Amino acid sequence: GRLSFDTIHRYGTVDAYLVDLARKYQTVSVVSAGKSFEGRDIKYLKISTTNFQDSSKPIIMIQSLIHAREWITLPVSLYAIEKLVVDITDRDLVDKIDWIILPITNPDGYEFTHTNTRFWRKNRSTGHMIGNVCLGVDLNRNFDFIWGTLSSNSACSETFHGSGAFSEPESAIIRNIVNQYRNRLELYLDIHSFGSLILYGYGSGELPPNGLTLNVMGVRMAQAIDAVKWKSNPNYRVGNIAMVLYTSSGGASDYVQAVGVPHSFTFELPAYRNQQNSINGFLVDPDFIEQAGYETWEGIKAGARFVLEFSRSKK
Ligand code: 0X9
Ligand code: CA
Ligand code: ZN
Repeated sequence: GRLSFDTIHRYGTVDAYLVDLARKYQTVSVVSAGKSFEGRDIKYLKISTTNFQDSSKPIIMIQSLIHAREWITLPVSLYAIEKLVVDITDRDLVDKIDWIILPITNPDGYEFTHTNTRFWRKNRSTGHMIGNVCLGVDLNRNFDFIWGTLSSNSACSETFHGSGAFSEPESAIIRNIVNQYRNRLELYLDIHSFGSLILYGYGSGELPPNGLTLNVMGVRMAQAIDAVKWKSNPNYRVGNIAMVLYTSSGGASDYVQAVGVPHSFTFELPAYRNQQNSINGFLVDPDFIEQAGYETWEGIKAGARFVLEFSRSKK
């Protein structure tokens, strides 16, 4: 039940690993949430000492690889799994929280980055093509949060929003998971790269009512990462999506915040140095894979501790 942190593993390897962990560990189960456009299973792990039966426990959900080329986000999820299942250092976080971890949100796009086009971002849906060109939807513009207003209507665009909110199976699957657990979901983290940012809603620039709390929580996570970060990387910046980055609609973390999950963030991991010695933050130097997992886990733990302090669920 271990995956190395010296390479970025393919879909099939990760899939087999999730199944194997669920078989070996009583605290782990694997769920097939549905199929991608090309028919790959989208699987998530449930990690719980009480089989998700204790409704007083908060749930934390972590997802990665909604954008296919953002490879470094995958080992960040796998590292969290490792620390929650195989090599447990923070027992209370395992006992008091139920975890949902979805490592490969966009499996078709992800496999395409290995077999064909390294910098592919979108899914591989052929349902909205113009003539016979331009396929794929930016899944992070396809959620039902002011859908279609601050995103591209062109199938050729890297930020094409699809034909309607949840036109894509991959985003509909995330919606279904979130809605199934939303009464207990306290923290949702959508892991992207790159930019060293911790972002909260909304992509329109409007702030959720608890915007100040989100800022405090974001700063705590950022400080926890900065304390152990790779030294030549910048500190994390924390803020509203539209103010720190740019405006957008249809974002996953915005949708999750809007349906009532109190703490929803988009992480942009750092651009670690890469072997090409270029500034292309999507390329991954194997030397930094474990570091990315390790330092981001510090941020996740800080978020989890914040949840335990301020959670809606009362013990
Ligand atoms: O543009 C995006 O989708 C994300 N940045 S990335 O460079 N990884 O593509 C940021 C999205 C944050 N926006 C919302 N969640 N609305
Ligand atoms: Ca099991
Ligand atoms: Zn992204």
